[in-house]
Amino acid sequence: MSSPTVGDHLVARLGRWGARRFYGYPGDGIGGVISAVGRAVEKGDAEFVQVRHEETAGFAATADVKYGGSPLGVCAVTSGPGAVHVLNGLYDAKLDHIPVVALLGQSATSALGTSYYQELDLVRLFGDVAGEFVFQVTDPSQVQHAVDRAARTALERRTVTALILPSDVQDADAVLEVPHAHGYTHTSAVPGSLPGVPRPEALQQAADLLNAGRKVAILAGAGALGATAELTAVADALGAGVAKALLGKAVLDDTLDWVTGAIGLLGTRPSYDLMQECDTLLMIGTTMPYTEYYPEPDQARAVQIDVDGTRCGLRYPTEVNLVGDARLTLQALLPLLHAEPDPSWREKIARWNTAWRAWGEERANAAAKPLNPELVVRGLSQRLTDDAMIAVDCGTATSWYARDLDLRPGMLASLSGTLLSMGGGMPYALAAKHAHPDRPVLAIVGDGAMQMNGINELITVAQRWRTWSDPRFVVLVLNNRDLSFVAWEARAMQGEVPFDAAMDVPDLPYGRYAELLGLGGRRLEGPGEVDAALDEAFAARRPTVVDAVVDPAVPMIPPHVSLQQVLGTAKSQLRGDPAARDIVVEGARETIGAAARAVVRHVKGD
Ligand SMILES: Cc1ncc(C[n+]2csc(CCOP(=O)(O)OP(=O)(O)O)c2C)c(N)n1
Ligand SMILES: [Mg+2]
Repeated sequence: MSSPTVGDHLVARLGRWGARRFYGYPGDGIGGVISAVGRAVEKGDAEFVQVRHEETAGFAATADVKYGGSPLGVCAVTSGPGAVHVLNGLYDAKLDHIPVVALLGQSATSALGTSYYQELDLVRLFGDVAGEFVFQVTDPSQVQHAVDRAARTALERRTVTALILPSDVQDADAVLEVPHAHGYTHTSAVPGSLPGVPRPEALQQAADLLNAGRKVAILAGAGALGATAELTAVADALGAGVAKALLGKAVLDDTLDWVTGAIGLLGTRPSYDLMQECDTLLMIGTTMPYTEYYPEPDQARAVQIDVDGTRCGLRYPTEVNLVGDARLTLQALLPLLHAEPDPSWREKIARWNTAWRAWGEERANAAAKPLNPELVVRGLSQRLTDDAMIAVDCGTATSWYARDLDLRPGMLASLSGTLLSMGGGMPYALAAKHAHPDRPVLAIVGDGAMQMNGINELITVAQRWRTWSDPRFVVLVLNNRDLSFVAWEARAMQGEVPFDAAMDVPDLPYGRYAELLGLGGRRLEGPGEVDAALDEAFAARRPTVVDAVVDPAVPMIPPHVSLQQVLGTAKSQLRGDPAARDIVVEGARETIGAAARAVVRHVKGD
């Protein structure tokens, strides 16, 4: 057998860190690594997932970790254009604090510095996204310490690191053992110990503060995932209500009467009220950015739990910061909690939830042309099994997901949470399926995002689904022929009439496109068809695209409607925005549309 190359060494060493699934796309700049991955695949030591675009490789490497597949995401792409393409997916990892190592091809060392084809200054280009560690390997003896440092830094700092690999170096003979001599470093592929618990004094201080609260609110984010039991116990001990940041939505059952669901611009009214009325705030694993949805700065005394101390006190002035693992910290906190909660606080929260749920039903059942998207998304809740995985794109889908979809612990759900990039939905669903081929996945994707990259990644689904033990892969396309999310932003925030040439999305028969690929497909055009279409999609023995023709005029309403936003919508109505005139309000009391119409009537003197 020929001696191992640098590429083989790199792949084997990454395997020591648990990174065995490579999402990528070949090119001569990364050829030596791709060939090495191929040899590892043959031996059963690695898996290669070829996607349709390098951006997908970045998103999928990120999502694989988020769905609990790999401990460390890896993507491998070629020099120049491949490296540029992958950037967006890597920024998704960086902003959501997910460990990913990017393997980037580069021109051969002999050509470097000559403005060679596909030669970009990758050290500089990746200096931001992989700022914690970006390194160009120029000698085989560097491989071991370069991989170990890239992996360790990505894991410990929960971020992106990058290895730049000139093509000739990838094929050079590996140096598996470096001499014990000056200038050489021996490193380990052993991860650090996991984060622990804060000091006892800090825990006591936090407990004293929380015990003194009368109306305790908890805000749980991605860091709380995996701590369902501990979070429930602490919330019960404090008689607290819990709101969830988008990335933490799966931590608690949305139907519990002390859980107010999502928070923020896309969140629920009860979450807004919870924050408005609380006197004490416990934040767990979150830096939810919509600061106007937190309590007033001097309203609540606050404690924050986070694995990263630099994120404590970032959004709200805290009195005690507990730096540690959320689950262990909550466990340690529990015996110190001796509050005697006033039941009236949770009773009030339950009343808010009841009213919100009733309004949700009204909104979803309001007439629409031809179909109300909230009705379709609400129809999903009862069909999702406890092992379901959900991937959501950026658009109105995010809003309906946040408000209308009931999740339960055990389900896995994620999205591009901080970068909020369009085009995350399909790559996330693909990664979820590679992480857990035995579980069903649902992707909720707008038509704009579907045309951005989703229909291309359907080809990847068609290529790979037969290898999955559970073939269910349901793609719900919210086909509103519009970039509706930004159209609503333009109406509500700027008072602008959306500019058709910028906002219109060409109509496309997504179901028929799926059928062309050998997948299931179905167009859904009226409320009477929702149940049958969803039942069919979840029962199908192959991936299925449900092309839901939904109304772009169903408004996305912030949980509290500010006068400025109402006036904005009113202004766009007065300027003759046909979609705004069509806003669906039947039965809904508190929509932007309804409020805006009232303002319009007032302004017109009707
Ligand atoms: C890569 C990227 N480009 C642009 C945006 C801005 N943006 C956010 S939502 C949205 C509209 C999404 O349209 P679509 O996928 O059709 O979903 P809809 O809102 O219509 O349901 C746009 C353009 C973004 N978040 N990401
Ligand atoms: Mg759309």
